Amino acid sequence: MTGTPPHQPATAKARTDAAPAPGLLTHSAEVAKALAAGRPVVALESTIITHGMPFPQNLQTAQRVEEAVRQAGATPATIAVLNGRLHIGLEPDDLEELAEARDVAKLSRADLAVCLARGGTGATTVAATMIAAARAGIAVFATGGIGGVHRGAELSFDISADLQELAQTPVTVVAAGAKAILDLPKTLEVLETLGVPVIAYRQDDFPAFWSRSSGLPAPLRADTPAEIAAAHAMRAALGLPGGQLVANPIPQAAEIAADVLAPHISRALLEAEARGIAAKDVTPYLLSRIFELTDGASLTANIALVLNNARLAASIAQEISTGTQI
Ligand code: PSU
Ligand code: MN
Repeated sequence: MTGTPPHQPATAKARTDAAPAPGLLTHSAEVAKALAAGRPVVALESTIITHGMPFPQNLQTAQRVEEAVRQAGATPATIAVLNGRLHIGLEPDDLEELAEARDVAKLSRADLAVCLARGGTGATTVAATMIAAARAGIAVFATGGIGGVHRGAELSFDISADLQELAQTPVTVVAAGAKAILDLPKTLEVLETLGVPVIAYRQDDFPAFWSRSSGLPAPLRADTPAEIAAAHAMRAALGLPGGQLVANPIPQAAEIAADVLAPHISRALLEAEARGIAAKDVTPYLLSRIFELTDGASLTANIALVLNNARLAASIAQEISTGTQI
């Protein structure tokens, strides 16, 4: 893998509260230029590439998502750890290598520093991508779905570190809600407890990833990227730590009805339990089983919603970079 020399854009410090440690980050050429010029940048995670989709669709999707961000007027920064370097934006060869690699580590908040210190390689989850984005001065991040409270969490205590991260790291995350493999009412409750604004985009219901509605009302709603950008800036002005979760429903044409998915989800959950799948392996296992059980239909929908989120994130990033400061 190639590594571009460490580079700290002059504007990075002004754009975030975190003072980047010199040499910690490796920017791709296009991200370095965009940050230095104060142009809008959208962070993208890499666990969706290594653990969320099979090869080669994972690579094609990652490339299409980057292109969608560019088409929408922002610069994509796919984030990953390669040989002990925290990459903010991947060069095309590195993206390809990561997408083809097997047994890549899945890095959340707990794993990031250990992996970097050991000179390791790993893909970043929503939580770890938020940490990296904030350090790089990137305010907006697009993904598919966030981690959340798993069903049965009252016994397993399995609650994704993504939720805590949203409470403490100032990045606006655009996702299609959370998957119905999770306990969505509990996920919303925990987000409320943690003080995370959950903002549905142009509808009242909280979306459920493959379906436009979870049947649960979203706590907040926004109808324009400008409103979301203004709320992001207002949190900073108030000195509130933490980010925002923008829940952008899957496009209507790509939606899979909740009742079509429900039996597949139940089956995948039962199988995970029977096989003793636990901790970090739960989410990737469920995703790949549902992909198999739906004959790939879940993946087609997944790709459509990530592209949709990338476009909205680019618009929000543009509003944040040009918006009036509060
Ligand atoms: N949900 C999805 N697709 C994904 C993930 C979650 O619909 O790819 C990935 C994301 O990287 C997310 C992580 O941050 O799984 C959550 O894992 P865990 O539940 O182990 O925290
Ligand atoms: Mn977990």
